[in-house]
Amino acid sequence: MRLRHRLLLALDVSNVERARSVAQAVRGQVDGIKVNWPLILSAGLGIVREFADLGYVLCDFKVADIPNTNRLIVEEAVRARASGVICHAFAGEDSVRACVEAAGSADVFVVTELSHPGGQEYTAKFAEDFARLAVRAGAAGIIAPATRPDRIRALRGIVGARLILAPGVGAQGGKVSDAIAAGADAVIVGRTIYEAKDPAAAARGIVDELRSSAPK
Ligand code: O7M
Repeated sequence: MRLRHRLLLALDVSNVERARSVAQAVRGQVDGIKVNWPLILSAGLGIVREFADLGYVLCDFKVADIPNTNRLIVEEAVRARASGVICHAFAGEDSVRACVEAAGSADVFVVTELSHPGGQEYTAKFAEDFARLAVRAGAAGIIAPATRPDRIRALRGIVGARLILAPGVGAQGGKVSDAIAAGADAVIVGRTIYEAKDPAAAARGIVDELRSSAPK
């Protein structure tokens, strides 16, 4: 993944036309588009193929099954020209390894601690283990919460040079500058961009904030 702006768009828009229009509007401001179930379930996997023409598409399928099923899911994502796939770690190391193997040259990112309050109930307790597992399994990086920069800092100590992508800024209350100062390589932003009247201007604002944020 090439991070020029350090911003990924979380395109959680179910309306396909709206999704296309937001994607086109922000394409010069983001390093990639993360697609999740709301869009895939309404538009189909073909939308991944379509957005792949615009650049990096990260399939946020939060894959969390037995190794064979994980492999089949990731193979479909890669066949649709995804550049990256997100999986959960709680299914175990063999399941994550199956994702990494099936991804081939595509990236796999592993969720550690979820950014919402409920993320502290269970995922936080295992976040360090999940990060270590991600490294051992050969993942490209991890997902860590911008809502808790101290946790990004702790997880950076485990993953070394692997990428940390941080969702949770804006609508969830996290700050871009805090996430970057704590060691995130990039932020993942959804509602602040796609719910804005002018998504391109909103994305530009975040890119400006990223430029003035201290790198790790
Ligand atoms: O900026 P938002 O809050 O509208 O969107 C954030 C996106 O990041 C949304 O697509 C979530 O599914 C995703 N996300 C989190 O918000 N928190 C997490 O802990 C993890 C993710 C994520 O991307 O996981 C891969």
